[in-house]
Amino acid sequence: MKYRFHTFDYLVYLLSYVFFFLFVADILNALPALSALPSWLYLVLAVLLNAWVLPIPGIHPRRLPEAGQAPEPEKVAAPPREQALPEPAKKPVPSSKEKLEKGLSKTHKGFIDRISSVFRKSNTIDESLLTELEETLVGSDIGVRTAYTIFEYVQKNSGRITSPGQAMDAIKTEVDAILEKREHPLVIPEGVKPFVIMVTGVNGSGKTTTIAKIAHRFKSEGKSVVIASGDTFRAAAIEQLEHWALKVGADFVKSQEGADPSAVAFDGLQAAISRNRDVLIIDTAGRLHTKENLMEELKKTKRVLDKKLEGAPHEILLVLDATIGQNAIEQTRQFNNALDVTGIAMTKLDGSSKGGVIVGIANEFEIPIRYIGIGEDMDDLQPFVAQNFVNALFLDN
Ligand SMILES: Nc1nc2c(ncn2[C@@H]2O[C@H](COP(=O)(O)OP(=O)(O)O)[C@@H](O)[C@H]2O)c(=O)[nH]1
Ligand SMILES: [Mg+2]
Repeated sequence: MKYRFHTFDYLVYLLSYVFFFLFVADILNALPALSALPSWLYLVLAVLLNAWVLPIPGIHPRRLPEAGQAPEPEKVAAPPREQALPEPAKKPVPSSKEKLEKGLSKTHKGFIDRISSVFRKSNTIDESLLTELEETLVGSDIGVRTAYTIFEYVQKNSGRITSPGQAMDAIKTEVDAILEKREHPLVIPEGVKPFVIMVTGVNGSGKTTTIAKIAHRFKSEGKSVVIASGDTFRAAAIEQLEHWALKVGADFVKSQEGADPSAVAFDGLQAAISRNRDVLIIDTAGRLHTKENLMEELKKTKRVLDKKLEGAPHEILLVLDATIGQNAIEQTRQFNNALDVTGIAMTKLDGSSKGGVIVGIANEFEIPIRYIGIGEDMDDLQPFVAQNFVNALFLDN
């Protein structure tokens, strides 16, 4: 409880200093009239009066507020709970399953809904329905080869299919079988340090953002990360990467615009080795003056890394933009021919209805799908888990 001073207390306080003044004056013999009393008496009076008003815990308050007096502000009773202002509702954090379902909702509409609408037209699986299914699959984003892989599976089993639900289940089973084969999460093997990841892909596919997201994942697992800016084609690309490196707490090996990308990769590897870091992630350009030029540059970077550290790069991650649909199949072919890609990250699934292309890529290439990007936030990169992906894609089917 706080003690409230009254005018009286201030007078006492003032008086204490008057006595102190008298004490000093007596010592100095400035006022001869005071010498009748011993000087220590003035000091004692000064101290006692001063102590009266000092709000020393346990001593003050000597005088509690009288009954009826306005209560101290902190004594005001807290309003009943129901009257208290409601706390701002915390936004529930969506689970990774919810994020995946939301992220794949456009592809669900663009791929799955189109197929299921074929089956909704008729309850019997006859020739004309199969023809329509064939056309729909070929017209989807999965590529002709994969369209026939799925179609033939349905055709083969059509004798046992008696309802649209069963037909969709058959397609789901086949899509799942295709994707399961490519589920190999990126795991850093024991004793490989630094683990070197070279990230490739065309301009705008999401390389830089994906590098930041992967670095963020590794950092949250307690690993140390170096990022090297091998996209020396544009100064803005270097700055963008530096910004992300800083944000996720990774070391950054910077380059100048126009610098030799393989030299930057080399510097990055040197830094990762000398600083004893766990992971090195190298960004690369997605565009050079010609495509041949780009592929040659990437091959050179790969060679330089291997020369410095045998086996490096341990991962050549191809970043593919889901919004380009079937073009991603051709991109995979080109990058894979030049570099022997060891993993794929498919980005922007959240912004695309053409994400079905991932099924085509999984069917045509024996390349593990490592990650999927379903948004622009740091947490919007998920390791690829076929079962989860298929369940989200076929939601309600
Ligand atoms: N919606 C969405 N946008 C993404 C995703 N991944 C990347 N992007 C965006 O795609 C754009 C290009 O990405 P960037 O990393 O600069 O591509 P880069 O040229 O290959 O390095 C940026 O605006 C990113 O925010 C994703 O998974 N979802
Ligand atoms: Mg970039």
